[in-house]
Amino acid sequence: MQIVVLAGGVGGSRFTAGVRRAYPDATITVVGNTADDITIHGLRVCPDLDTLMYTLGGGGDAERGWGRLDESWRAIEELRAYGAEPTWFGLGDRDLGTHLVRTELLAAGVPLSEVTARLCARWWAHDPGLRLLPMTDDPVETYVDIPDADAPGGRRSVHFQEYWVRLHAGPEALALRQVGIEAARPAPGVLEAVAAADLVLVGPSNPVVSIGPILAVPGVREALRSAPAPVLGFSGILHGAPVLGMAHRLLPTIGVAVDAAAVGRHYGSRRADGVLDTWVVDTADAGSAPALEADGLPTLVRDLVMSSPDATAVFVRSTVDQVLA
Ligand code: GDP
Ligand code: FO1
Ligand code: CA
Repeated sequence: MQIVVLAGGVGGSRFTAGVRRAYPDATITVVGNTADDITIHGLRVCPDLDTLMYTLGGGGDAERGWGRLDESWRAIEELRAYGAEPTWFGLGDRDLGTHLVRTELLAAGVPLSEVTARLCARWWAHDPGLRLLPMTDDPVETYVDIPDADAPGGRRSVHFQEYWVRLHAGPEALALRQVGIEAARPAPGVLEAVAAADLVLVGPSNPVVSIGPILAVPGVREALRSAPAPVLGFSGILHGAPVLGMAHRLLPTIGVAVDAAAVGRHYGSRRADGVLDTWVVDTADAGSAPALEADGLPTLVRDLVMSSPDATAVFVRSTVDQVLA
């Protein structure tokens, strides 16, 4: 069985771990978001790819949700001692190894998808049926416009990581931009994986800055809409709030209400001009299912709390069984 999963970082990792648990013999291609990526102190950092790689490879720090297990912070202490900003982005010593290797390979002309495959050869050697593809090999970065009375037009743009990590998504997000998305091409293998899939799963990742950029890569939406496989999406918004993170700060910016039904409508049904065959909402949002169904988006209701890979596997398998039945 060939499965494609669209994923961001923390939520995407939890979800993918459950998919693997549900289908241990399947070939799983994870298409990871790269619009979080940032070049910092000369190094190319790919947070969502690294979170997926570390977490599914057993090297991630489960408590932090990102970065490496058994991490130390000696190098960044030196940066701080020099006053070498930015130091608000926590680069751990072990994590730096990944960024050094990636940056060297990219500088040598190796495309991000090949770089990712080489890094995953270390981390995913135990699971040959798992493959991580960046959504694109081309540079894409999310920028956020925030209010600034002293800046021209009363607003300024900050990189998504500064907005998220340094500013804790505090300021209003006046606008979001995926810089470079128009020129981005799906990474080698992405369109082929979607076309060949028996199942396409849109993870409960942040609809704005994780799933949104993947769908915005020219050609990806069309690939999903013409995929022979069923396309199922899972809500990360439960009872009007994201289970974690700050998606509620970003959904209003794109005009989407912070609720499961609104996100489902945002992705849309393949019967109309959307990408989903089925939308899955949590039991807390069961009330929204009839209206979604009536509007042409088949909707299932499950307990969507990913408290463990087994819990995730339960709702993944039971929704897929119902759709494939
Ligand atoms: P990031 O890239 O590290 O920010 O992580 P993702 O974008 O992949 O995932 C963050 C999203 O996952 C948030 O919007 C959460 O609402 C969602 N999420 C996290 N935990 C759960 C869970 O247990 N169940 C569901 N349904 N969604 C979750
Ligand atoms: N998230 C934080 O909240 N604080 C950090 O200092 C931080 C550093 C960091 C370094 C490498 C990396 O791959 C991820 C890192 N993250 C950090 C997480 C990252 O900002 C988020 O996982 C996503 O980009 C949000 O979608
Ligand atoms: Ca992310």
